[in-house]
Amino acid sequence: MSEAVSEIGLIGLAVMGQNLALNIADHGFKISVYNRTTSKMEEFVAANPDTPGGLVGCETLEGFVASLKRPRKVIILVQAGAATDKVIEGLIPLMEEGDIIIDGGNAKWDDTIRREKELTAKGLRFIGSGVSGGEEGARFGPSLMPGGTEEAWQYLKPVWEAIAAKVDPDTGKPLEGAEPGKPVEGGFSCTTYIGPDGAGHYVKMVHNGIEYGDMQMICEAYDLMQNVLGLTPSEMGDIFGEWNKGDLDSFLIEITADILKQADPVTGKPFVDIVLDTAGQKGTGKWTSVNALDMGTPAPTVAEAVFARCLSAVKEERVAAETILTGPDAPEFTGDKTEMVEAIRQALYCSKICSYAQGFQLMREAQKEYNWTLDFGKIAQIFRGGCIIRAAFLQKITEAYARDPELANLLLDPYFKGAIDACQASWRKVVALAAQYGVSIPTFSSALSYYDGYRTARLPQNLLQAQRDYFGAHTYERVDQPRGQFYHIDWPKPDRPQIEA
Ligand code: 2AM
Repeated sequence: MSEAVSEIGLIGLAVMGQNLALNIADHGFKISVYNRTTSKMEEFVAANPDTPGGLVGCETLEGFVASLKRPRKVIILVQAGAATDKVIEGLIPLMEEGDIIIDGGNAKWDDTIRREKELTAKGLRFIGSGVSGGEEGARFGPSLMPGGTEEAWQYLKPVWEAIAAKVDPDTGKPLEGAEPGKPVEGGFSCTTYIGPDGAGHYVKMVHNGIEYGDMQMICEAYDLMQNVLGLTPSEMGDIFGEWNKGDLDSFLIEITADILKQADPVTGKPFVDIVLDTAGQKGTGKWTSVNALDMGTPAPTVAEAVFARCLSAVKEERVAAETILTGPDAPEFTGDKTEMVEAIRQALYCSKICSYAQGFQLMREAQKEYNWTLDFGKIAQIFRGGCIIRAAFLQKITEAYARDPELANLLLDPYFKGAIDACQASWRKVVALAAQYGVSIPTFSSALSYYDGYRTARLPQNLLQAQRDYFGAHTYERVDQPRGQFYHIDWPKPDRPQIEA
């Protein structure tokens, strides 16, 4: 194959690669595909002979590159890290100035910054694009977060806009296909140029961190309803189904309702009851939390969601500890269960607002750190369709940034302030109830502490700074002097001034 026939090419035919390639071909783009293991490519091409655009199977990397129209656009969907570098290394000698490499994997944003720099120096153009939505999203409409060389975006844009999830431009509601599996046309496409070098992969990482928070919050609501109120999975399935009709309308609430209604195919018992309580993770939540620590930006709710998975993983220790460590003697719940369910819903909503406030703060800080100019309203909008955190709520974030693009924190927006004003009494009641009953609610309670800390003009860190000055001469600023002037007391002297009793 030496004739340049394809609009675009894709390397890496694992599940995500196959689905994305079919989505691209469905939209009329001829796409060349290559996989390290040739048999996988052959099976894939043979299984999909009639796509509108057409698949061009390539056995060699040379043939693959030669089959692409210029400037060549090559999407890489292999494992993040060393495999991605290896594939790029193989491509470099085969590509020409101006050609474009697009990494659609879950790359760490600083790897994307490095790769963009290296490829730019070689005359190639690089885009690191977040792809969210799992298999289903990749196949029928993901949320796409491209960052990198801006002029390269113009070449990728027609393809990315065609294949991304579509939402109603006014309401932000996801548009469903006329027929299942048929591409959706029209509407706002859930992709936008995010910013230079690693900006796209950074935003994808924060998306995943927020996803960790959302999932853990839902689990805490489930835990309270199960272990304090004594509700059954099926009853909770109905409740989540109801919640999905209101402020919490989202993909994750919807699938939770489905899961809680699901029977185990083997035993017929509620499916959730037979699933072992140990969660895995691939690292993007951890990256988000580590980055928050590195930048000194509070994102405690995301971090708690990561730690909750870590705690879940030490199953054997927890099983042993349950026989040794005691909790409160919680009485049977005798209050109004319907009222408490509503309080839990409100606590979940408030916690979610705080978690998103933290995620958007993180992006705000990162844009200073990395010299990006991020459009937070647009980012919330492209999360509306295709991705795992898609939710009606994101429209409120878009609206908040439309009201004030410089908004310091989502909590300060009138809509979110109003929501928390209306719901915080319930939120506090739920957090107190969990403490009384000994139910672990790391995200609900950390979000509340974040909220209370953020709205407190004078925190107790006056005492902390005094401690630092005492043992380490770290100095302190004074309330009665301008900021930026530092003082120190010569502490250890026995005759230091004492407060009169
Ligand atoms: P494979 O089918 O030959 O294993 C996800 O693992 C995808 O990344 C697969 O398509 C896999 O190809 C590909 N992949 C993993 N490591 C690779 C490498 N070093 N070079 C090329 N492709 C690789």
